[in-house]
Amino acid sequence: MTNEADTPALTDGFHLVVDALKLNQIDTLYGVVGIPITDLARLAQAQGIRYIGFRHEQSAGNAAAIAGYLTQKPGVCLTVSAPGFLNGMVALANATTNCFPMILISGSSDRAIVDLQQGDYEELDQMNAAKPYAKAAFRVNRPEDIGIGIARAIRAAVSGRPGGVYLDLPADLLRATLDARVGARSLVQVVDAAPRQIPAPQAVARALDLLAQAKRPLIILGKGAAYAQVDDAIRELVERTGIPFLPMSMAKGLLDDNHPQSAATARSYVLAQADVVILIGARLNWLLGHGKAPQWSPDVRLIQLDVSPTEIDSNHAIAAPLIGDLGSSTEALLAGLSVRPFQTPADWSSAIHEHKRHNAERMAVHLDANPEPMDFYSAMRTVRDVLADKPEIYVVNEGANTLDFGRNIIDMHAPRKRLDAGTWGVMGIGMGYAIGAAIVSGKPVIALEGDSAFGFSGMELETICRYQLPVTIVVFNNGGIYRGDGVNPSGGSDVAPTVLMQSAHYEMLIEAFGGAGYYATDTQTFERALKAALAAGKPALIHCAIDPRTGTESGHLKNLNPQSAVTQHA
Ligand code: ADP
Ligand code: TZD
Ligand code: MG
Repeated sequence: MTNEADTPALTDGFHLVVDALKLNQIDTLYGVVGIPITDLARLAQAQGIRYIGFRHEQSAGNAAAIAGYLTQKPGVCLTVSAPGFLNGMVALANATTNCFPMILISGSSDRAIVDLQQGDYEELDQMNAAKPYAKAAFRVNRPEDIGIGIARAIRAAVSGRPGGVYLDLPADLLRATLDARVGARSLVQVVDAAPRQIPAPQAVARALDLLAQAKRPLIILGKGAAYAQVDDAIRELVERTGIPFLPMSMAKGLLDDNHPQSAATARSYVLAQADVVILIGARLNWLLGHGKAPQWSPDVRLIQLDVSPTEIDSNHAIAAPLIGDLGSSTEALLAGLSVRPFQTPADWSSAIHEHKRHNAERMAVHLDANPEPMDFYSAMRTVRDVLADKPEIYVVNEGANTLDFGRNIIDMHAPRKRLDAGTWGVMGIGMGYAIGAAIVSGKPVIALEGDSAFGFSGMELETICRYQLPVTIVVFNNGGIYRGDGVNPSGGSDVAPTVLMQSAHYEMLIEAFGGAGYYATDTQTFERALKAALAAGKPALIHCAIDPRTGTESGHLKNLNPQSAVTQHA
């Protein structure tokens, strides 16, 4: 007979993973269960971690990624092996591309069989498959290493430039047992996961020297600036210097879009004219024309505030790099400006003002027309007006025209409320981002979805209804990708490659799960539906019928869309 004193209490991989997550304040998992992680999800739930179950891992991963962006804590996605893992990988790669902190945890099959490629159930060398698309990828092979493995994953996700981290947990690890006391001692609580990085004084002085020479300065705010949650310091930098600013898409609302110094409605003018540009948490990638002429002045000189040293000089020479976390860098600039103040020349501000006025007048003509059926201008103007006094609402946005018009027309009034297709221009983030934002904030979300974009994650309507989330989805149905009036050039009976179903009734989909469906063909009906849906705070889908002849191919990205220059004769 043995008594309890001689038999050490046991723990196992399942328990250690849950303990390690809890020790590091990971309070939510987003996932899809199956072999070998079903019991992990069950145990996490039993131990007080919230488990949100999805219909597809890509959406679970997108929810985790946006949770990471909004909270500065890695969002954690849990998947099964091989195909579940690969479904989650799209979200992990997207998180890395967008600099969002996320951890994808996938169960994996028997290492011995996987490595000899002997054909296990869901066999895949997941860790190596993840590496090219992740900021880091780790596998834990021994239960006593779970604590350190999770600590490494958290630190890799949030320190420096945030990104997606893959953590591989083989089935054998999960079931492996360990003396509970040894297990408890092996856990690691991460201390200072994203340490501050203070910029060098010389780098600050160099930036201020360059700024002092500026006649036409401009600040560009990127989603890194929004992520950093140093809103007051950034506002002070902008307001004290009087420098006009351009928000990148997801930085809209960091300062109110109606702020007098916003140059968003004079974007082309300020980019072409600015002589000194301060980039704050924004990369000079395709979204900014790589910093090159003709969009930019060929003589422009740049100050770049970023946490990642290798971002500097990636596209355009940077005269004054300022490497540090944005809190520290902005504070350092403000301290320097107290000694050497800078004021934006008045002629530059008034020239911008003039361009803004002119552009706003031209835009008003489109916004005020009220065609039936609706076009993107009238539909988005309706959304803008309904949201004008509701700054707390999150706006998720994807599509092509639906994205471009939504971004340009809908003003944002609070930081980190606009969540969109981002650096990749990826379709499929819609429902995942909407669910993630609703879960972490408890606040209402409106998802503005092209009819094509919506299809990539539409089945998550069931998830939204199952958790009764305050999410209102608007499907802008113009009958296809970019527009709905394409014709099959062969004359055959199949529709054109860009065409989807104009006669669909997307609002009926949500009714299948008990949500509220609305159908609108004019702006008055649309406005009523939107107000009713938001007031109810329950899952709703509004089908917004848009003229299939409105919308342009590739939205605002025509220049990136190659078209055949060769005329072929049959
Ligand atoms: P946008 O698409 O809005 O222009 P990007 O995603 O291209 O923005 O750029 C974000 C930049 O912000 C990245 O280069 C990233 O390294 C940087 N960044 C992210 N978080 C921080 C932070 N806390 N401090 C400083 N830089 C940051
Ligand atoms: N697949 C993925 C994952 N991402 C993509 N960006 C695309 C395909 C290509 N694509 C775009 O770039 S926009 C878009 C696709 C398919 C959909 C545009 O149609 P929509 O929006 O109905 O969502 P509009 O309003 O009709 O332009
Ligand atoms: Mg469409």
